[in-house]
Amino acid sequence: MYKFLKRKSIPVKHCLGHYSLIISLNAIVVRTAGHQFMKTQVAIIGAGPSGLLLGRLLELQGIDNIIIETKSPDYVLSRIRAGVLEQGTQMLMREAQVGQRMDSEGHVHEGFALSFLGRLERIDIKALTGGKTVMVYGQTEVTKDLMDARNLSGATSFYEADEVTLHDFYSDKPSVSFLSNGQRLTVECDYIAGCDGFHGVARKSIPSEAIRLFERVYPFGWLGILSRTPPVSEELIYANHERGFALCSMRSSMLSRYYVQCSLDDKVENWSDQRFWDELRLRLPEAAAQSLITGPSIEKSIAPLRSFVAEPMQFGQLFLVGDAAHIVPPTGAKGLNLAASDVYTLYNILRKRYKENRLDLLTKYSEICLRRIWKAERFSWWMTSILHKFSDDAFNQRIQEAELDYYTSSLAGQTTVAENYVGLPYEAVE
Ligand code: RFL
Ligand code: PHB
Repeated sequence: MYKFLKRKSIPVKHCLGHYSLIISLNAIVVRTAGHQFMKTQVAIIGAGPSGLLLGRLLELQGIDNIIIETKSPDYVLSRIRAGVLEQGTQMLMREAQVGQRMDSEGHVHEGFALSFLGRLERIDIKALTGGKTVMVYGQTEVTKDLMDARNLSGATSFYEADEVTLHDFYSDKPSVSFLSNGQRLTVECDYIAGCDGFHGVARKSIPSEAIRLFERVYPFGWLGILSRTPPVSEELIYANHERGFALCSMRSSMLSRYYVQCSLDDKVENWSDQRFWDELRLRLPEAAAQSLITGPSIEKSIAPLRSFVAEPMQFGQLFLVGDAAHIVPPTGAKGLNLAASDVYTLYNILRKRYKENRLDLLTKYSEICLRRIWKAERFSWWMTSILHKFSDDAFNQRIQEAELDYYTSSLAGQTTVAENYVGLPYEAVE
């Protein structure tokens, strides 16, 4: 699958699916008996939304970077995940010059609904936040737009890399080594961005005494399906019900995404489409249940729910970004958006480091990111705790209903929900 360009001995990986990999001419390759060394400014581990967005923004500033990813592009694109983009995430997509499809095909949402006790209460996020909205545009599409742009620009990426290993990130000569199609490669760099998700190698490479982990694992999961059916409602519905949580979301006017809370040991095989639709209907208010249009699922998966934060997020020349550093339960729609705000911070720090020689900003990364992360962790934990069934305890159910009643009937309550949902402001890097 790899071929070598005669010119400058630059390796070029040809077409992976419809994604070809072209090497940027800034990357210098030195070959010594079966081992190749390349140089770049920023080595990015992981081609999820964090890695691709960071790579793209840096590339537009002329900051050379190489992305190293363990999976294939098609595999990365097959993961169905987030659907709701905050305004900050949209702004970054536009800054990365990949916002055109999002702006034409994404759907602006001015509100969403909370349902409980058979009631449906709208949170008018636009009116409550002075005009802010969110965009429904799938993570798959975000990733595809970023991959396409990178592919066109000729920036370097290695997919299906094995044995990705970080070296010497506490020194000023960090590097990342990996096997690419059987060939050993080492990328020497100034900085490493660990954008490799919760299960990645970057966080695991940090000595345990240098990192503190905070975690809460929830005693349930989300069973999600995607179906080519019109969404039950124009806006998202988050439902609290005695039988458990349900969420009605969408990707477009003919593509729906629904979730129901399930037990942690549940299996997708236990859930026929019919069982899923029946359970979803039971958890929705009457009018929504009656107008629900069902159809065959085209994807069905179970995701566990977790809150997790690693502190700090910088270790010498290594920066953790996105899910590599923190996880939120999806109830607040914050995971991808938090990844984007980390990218914003790191991108601006690196831009000022290279363009203005602002070395002092590098050590500010963790503190700037963590202030926003903990607030999003709090909101996601809170949304999870008021909407899910934690036990058969009827007292707990009544407290949740009272809390939902209070928050949806008080203007102050609605405002706090709305301003967290649209996304708290980004902190300036200066
Ligand atoms: P990702 O997307 O996990 O990407 C990490 C990439 O790193 C690769 N990798 C490695 N590469 C090299 N070497 C290694 N050793 C590696 N190990 C792993 C992986 O293959 C992968 O390609 O992390 P990133 O980029 O930080 O992005 C984070 C988001 O994906 C995540 O936070 C969101 O999907 C969370 N999330 C949601 N976020 C939102 O903002 N709004 C939502 O509406 C929303 N809904 C959701 C969600 C997550 C869900 N699941 C499945 C957990 C709904 C669900 C159901
Ligand atoms: C989704 O559409 O997948 C989605 C939307 C909102 C959430 C979580 C997931 O809070």
